[in-house]
Amino acid sequence: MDASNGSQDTEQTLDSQVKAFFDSAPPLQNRNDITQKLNHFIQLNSLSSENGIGKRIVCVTSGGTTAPLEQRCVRYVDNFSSGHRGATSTEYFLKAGYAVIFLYRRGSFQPFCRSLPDDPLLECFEATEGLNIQGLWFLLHPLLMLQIISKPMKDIGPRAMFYLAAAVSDFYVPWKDMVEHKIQSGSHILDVKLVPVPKMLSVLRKDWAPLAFCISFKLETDSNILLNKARGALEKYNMHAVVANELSTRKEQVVVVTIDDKITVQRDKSKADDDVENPLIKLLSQRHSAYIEDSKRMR
Ligand code: PAZ
Repeated sequence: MDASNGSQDTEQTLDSQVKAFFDSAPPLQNRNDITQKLNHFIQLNSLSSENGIGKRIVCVTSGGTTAPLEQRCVRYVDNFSSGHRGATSTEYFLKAGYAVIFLYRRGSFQPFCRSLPDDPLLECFEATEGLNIQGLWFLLHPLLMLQIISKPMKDIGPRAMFYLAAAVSDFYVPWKDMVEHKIQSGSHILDVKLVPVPKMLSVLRKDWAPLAFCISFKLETDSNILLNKARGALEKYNMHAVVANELSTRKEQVVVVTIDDKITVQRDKSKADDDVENPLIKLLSQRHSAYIEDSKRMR
C-alpha cells in the first residue's frame, strides 16, 4: 500500500490537488464577511457608470507569499516581492476608470502611500457609493481569497479582469506534514519536503471566471529564458497576456506577451516620476476594451 502512495499522488487530478491544497490551509475565519463586502462592492460599481454599462473591475494581486515550515509558525520560506508593482498598477487602473479589488500581502506596499512604511490606509475604507477600491489582505497565500473573489467576478463576465502580479510560492508544506512545534536547531541537515502548489491559473480560466480577461506575470533572472517561459505560461494557462519581467530591470521595462504579439513597454525616462505601470496599464486597458467589444459581437 505504501509503495503505491507515491504514484497515486502523481495521478491526482488537478481538482483533487486544488482540494488538498485548500484543505491543508488554515480555515478563513471571516469568509462570510469578505463575501458580503465583495458582493456589495461589485454591485455598487456595476451600477455606477456614465453609459449605464457598469465599470470594469480588476482584481490586482500584490506582494509575495510565504510557506510556513511549522504549524505554530516560527520559520517560513519567503520571497523578495515588495508589492510595488501591484500598488503602482492599482493607481493607474483607478486613473483608467476601473474599480479595483486590491488583494495584497499585509505589510507590503499599498497604493497612494508607496513611500510610507507599513501603511494600513485601505483598512480605513468602507464601501459606499463612489468608492472604487476595495482592499483585502492575505496572510500566507492569496489563492483561497482569489477563489472567493472570482465568484462575484464571474457574474460580470468580460468586464472582469484579473491582474496577477503577486509572486506566488510554487511550493508549500501541507498542514498534515508540518511539525507542530518550532524546528529545533542542531548539527543535523534540515530535511523539509515542499510539494508543488497546484497550478490554479488553469482553474481560474476554466472554472472560476471563464469570461474574465486574465493577465499573469512571469519573472526570471535569466533574460535568455524569459520570453520563452512567458510564452509557455500564456499557452499552458490560456492567459490573455503574460507580462514578462526580469528582476533587475522590472521597474524600467516589461514585455507584454500575447498570442500574436510581444510588446516592449518602457518607463518614460525623461520624466523622473514616470512608472512603467503607466504605459503598461494603458495598453492592457485598451486590450481589455477590445476584448469586451469582441465578446459582445460573439454573443
Ligand atoms: O512586488 P515587486 O514590485 O517587488 O515585484 C513585482 C514582481 C516581480 C513580483 C511581479 O512583477 C511579478 O513578476 N510577479 C510574478 C512573479 C512570478 O511568479 O513569476
